[in-house]
Amino acid sequence: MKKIVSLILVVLALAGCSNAAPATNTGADTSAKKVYALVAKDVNNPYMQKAFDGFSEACTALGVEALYKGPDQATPEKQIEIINQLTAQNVALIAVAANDFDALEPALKAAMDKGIQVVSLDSSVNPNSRRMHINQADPEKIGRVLVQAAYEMVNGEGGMAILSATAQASNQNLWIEWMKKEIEENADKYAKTPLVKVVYGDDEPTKSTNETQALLMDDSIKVIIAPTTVGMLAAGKYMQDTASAVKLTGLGLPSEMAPFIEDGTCPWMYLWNPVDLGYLAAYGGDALVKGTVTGAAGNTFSAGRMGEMAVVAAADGGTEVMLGDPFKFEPSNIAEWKSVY
Ligand code: RAM
Repeated sequence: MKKIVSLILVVLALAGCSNAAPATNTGADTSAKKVYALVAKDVNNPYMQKAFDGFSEACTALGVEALYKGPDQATPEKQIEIINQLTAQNVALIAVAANDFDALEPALKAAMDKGIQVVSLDSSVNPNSRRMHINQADPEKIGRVLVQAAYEMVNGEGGMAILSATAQASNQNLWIEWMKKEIEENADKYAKTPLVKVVYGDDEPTKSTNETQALLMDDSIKVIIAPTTVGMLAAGKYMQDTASAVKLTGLGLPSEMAPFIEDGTCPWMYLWNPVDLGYLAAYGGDALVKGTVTGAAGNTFSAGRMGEMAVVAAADGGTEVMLGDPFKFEPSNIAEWKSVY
């Protein structure tokens, strides 16, 4: 017994004398790093990959490990499985671009009960399922500006159609609601540009192409609004290949859409910086993990190169952090942006 006690004392004394950094400060020890996970709508979606680029950049700056997860089709079922796995793995943060507003609630609540922080980004989950949402831009502005653009492109005459992502996507559905409101509230203006059809390409290139083809068979449709980067690219390609006279606008990645803006298939379109969106989600999530914010309106946190950001009340009763305004891409600036994102 005496021997053991003295051995312990020697070990303690040695540890006390050592100049080694405390365990929490060993930057080289990756096993001790916290894990922040981004769950994409669909891992193959280039927009989601760009969001992860920003998320990962922020995680490196924050000294945590970034994990990219998601289904290979934009469905909520697979996202639930992934969230359950991440919860079992005890990650510190789950940031999710949701394929359904409500369906992830039990899985995300279980994660939060375990002390895991949860934010949604891009496509929100309901307020019970998150601490806060990281929103790309005001949904009202997005919805209204797209319909106004379509109206201008057909000089106020010709049917409009919407090629959306999945039917359950909360972001697209909210934008479509605002598109419809813009038309309803300005019935006289839009009298000759009715919304003829809303179709869903499910953010799959093939389905989006087929839906575009079907829309173009309806002669009353003169402009397609695609509020999805995947839908826009598919529509742009199909419309270019068939030399369609129908116009295209929506939310597209400049890197993908440059050829269609340059040749006039898409006179102009909008988006925000998806890299910054992912970056902001990591910093917002990190502020929750560190306890500098709780996700309540009025909280502020420092978001690295983006500066000070504020948590505000969201229209759905929860809270959110807003990235900024949608940006217009057109022939005069597309060359400058196509190499950026
Ligand atoms: C697609 C996705 C995403 C949306 C963008 C504009 O990549 O549906 O959720 O925000 O388009």
